[in-house]
Amino acid sequence: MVRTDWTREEVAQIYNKPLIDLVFEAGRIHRENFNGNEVQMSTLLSIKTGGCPEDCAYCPQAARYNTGVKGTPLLNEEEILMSALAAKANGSSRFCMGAAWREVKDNRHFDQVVSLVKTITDMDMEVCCTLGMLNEHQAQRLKEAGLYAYNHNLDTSPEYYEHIITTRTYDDRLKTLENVRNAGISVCCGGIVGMGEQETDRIGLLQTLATLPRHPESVPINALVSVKGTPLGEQEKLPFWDMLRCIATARIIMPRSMVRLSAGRAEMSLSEQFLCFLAGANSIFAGEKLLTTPNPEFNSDKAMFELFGLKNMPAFASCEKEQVEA
Ligand code: SAM
Ligand code: DTB
Ligand code: SF4
Repeated sequence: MVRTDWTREEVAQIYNKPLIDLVFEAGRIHRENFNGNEVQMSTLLSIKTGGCPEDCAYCPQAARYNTGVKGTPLLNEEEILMSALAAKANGSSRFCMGAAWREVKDNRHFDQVVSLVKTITDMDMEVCCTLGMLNEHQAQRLKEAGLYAYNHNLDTSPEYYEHIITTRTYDDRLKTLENVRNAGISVCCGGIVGMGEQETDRIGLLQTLATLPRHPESVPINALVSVKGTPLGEQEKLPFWDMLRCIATARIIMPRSMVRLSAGRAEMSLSEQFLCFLAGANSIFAGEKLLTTPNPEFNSDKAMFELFGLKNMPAFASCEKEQVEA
């Protein structure tokens, strides 16, 4: 059963179960709802890098920190299409375009993104964008162009949020999510762990996600990639076991959502990733770069899939589609 009325106490109880029971339970629920052998490969492309006016403490693309990230203007159409073609050829069924924008503006850059969404959707891929805040009208334009999903993260618990970002509020984020939802676009929304938050904040984030009016169809769980020059540049790494608890808890409380093992994989061993898949993670980002930071090489992920007996999930195969349309 899919519930949207989880209390913090209930989520805490799940999160704090003996780890072996937690992972087993998550794996069971995962297999009741998904093919346990299938993992989706998605490709990310930063179509506009760096120079962002926001102050997200984790982000190498914020203009105010000195992180060595080389800013680019919006990539041209051909570069983006080549990258989408290559992603498809390498087995990705989802292509996500990210821009270091605070919000979408109604200008020619947005027109270009809308036109790309159309072209890449026609290539039979799930197209996702993450462009910052969106208003209702912009969400509708993206929907009309065929956009399948929009990524906009809550990042952390409502209480910890102000320690991480001050240039926009939690409510701003919820409003964008509502605009995306109302336009009939699949919602991709998760957060980051390992930013110095308490366990109660990780529980708070998961509970907030699971009590949105409808669960996000896709829930990326990112482990902070600590980047020198950002306020979190010296942040100590969160023990893997806490990341695993987050993935397993997400799987249990949002049983029909895709749980994405997102940033932080480059610092995980194969055995750690194996545990994440057992605990219900069923998607990864493929390709040697996320937006600006390293990700495992394509060939090593291919070898990992073979070793674990995993298959690529084809496009539009998850229960995501039926959820959006329900
Ligand atoms: N600018 C847009 C926005 O903030 O919505 C879209 C791109 S932004 C880079 C997308 C997401 O990437 C952020 O919400 C955050 O959750 C994640 N992210 C950014 N930097 C990260 C880092 N160093 N480690 C882990 N996740 C990160
Ligand atoms: C998400 O939750 N994780 C991805 C995607 N959404 C856009 C981004 C991770 C970015 C990690 C830092 C970087 O590479 O710049
Ligand atoms: Fe800008 Fe997005 Fe990075 Fe925040 S996370 S600084 S909004 S690119």
